[in-house]
Amino acid sequence: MSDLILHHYPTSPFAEKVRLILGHKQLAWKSVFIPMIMPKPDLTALTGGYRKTPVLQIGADIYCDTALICDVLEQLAPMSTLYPDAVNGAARIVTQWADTALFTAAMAYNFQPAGVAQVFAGAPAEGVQAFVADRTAMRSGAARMSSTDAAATYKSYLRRIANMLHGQDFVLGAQPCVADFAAYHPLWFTQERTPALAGILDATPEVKTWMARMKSIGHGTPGKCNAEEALQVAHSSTPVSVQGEVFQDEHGIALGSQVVIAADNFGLEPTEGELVAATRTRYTLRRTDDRAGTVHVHFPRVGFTLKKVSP
Ligand SMILES: N[C@@H](CCC(=O)N[C@@H](CS)C(=O)NCC(=O)O)C(=O)O
Repeated sequence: MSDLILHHYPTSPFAEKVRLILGHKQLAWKSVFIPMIMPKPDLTALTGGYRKTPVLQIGADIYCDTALICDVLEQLAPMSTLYPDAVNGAARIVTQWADTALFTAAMAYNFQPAGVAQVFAGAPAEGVQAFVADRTAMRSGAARMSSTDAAATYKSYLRRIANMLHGQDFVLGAQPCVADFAAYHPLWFTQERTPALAGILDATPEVKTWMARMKSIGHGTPGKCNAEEALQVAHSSTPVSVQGEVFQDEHGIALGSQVVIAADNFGLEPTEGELVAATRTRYTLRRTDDRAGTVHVHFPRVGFTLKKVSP
């Protein structure tokens, strides 16, 4: 199998979710740092437009969104499962809540002025302005939660996580599952990136003890790689065949159609390509790029829209 290449940057919470899962599953992986804001020409050469962080590359297969990346890693390395049978549905539901509601509240809290000062300490003012403009554009005009509303919401959410940890080491049992990694990453940002604001965690000591457990999982040992090498890997690889994948048609769009796929909220940059697979849980687009060659770009169904390109 080709190397696992994670396209990410150190301060990305969603990337931290995946880095820890790679550590949990003791997988070897290669690390490519991408910019925090647009433009990201090396990344979008692979994805065709999707710009969020992180993205997983395996040869000429490009996996977007951590929900799908978790499924792919589970398939590759089923040991230390992310989805214990007894709690599979609950784990996915808690994960979806953590990646949306918890993440939104925590990041609105983290990005109040004292947090911004820590995150951007030493950065030039233009860099901060460019970041704020990029994220404002990603929200397509939607207002960010005020930091006071965010603080109240975040505190309630922390109490709920503490309640889940009552009498057990992880949120749904004795071992970490996908929900632990999802609930951890926004809190990790508070603790590690905006420590001036981390006092909010003090009211829930169970959460702090669990965070220490999660942190100790580590990231395994990432190898170095750069964007050019990653593009070369894609160019010289052939995407895994999707022949035989069961087609589930919900949209009246036939395989072979030219389509666009985009996230259904926050960061709507679309990817266009030929729909070559649409299973129960994911879409696959085939596209060709001068630098990346022919790649398959994969998206989860949940959280993404599929539309036919009008001829
Ligand atoms: N649903 C996505 C969310 C990813 C996401 O929002 N990541 C943030 C970084 S933590 C992002 O993309 N920010 C803008 C960027 O990096 O360009 C996933 O699970 O991968």
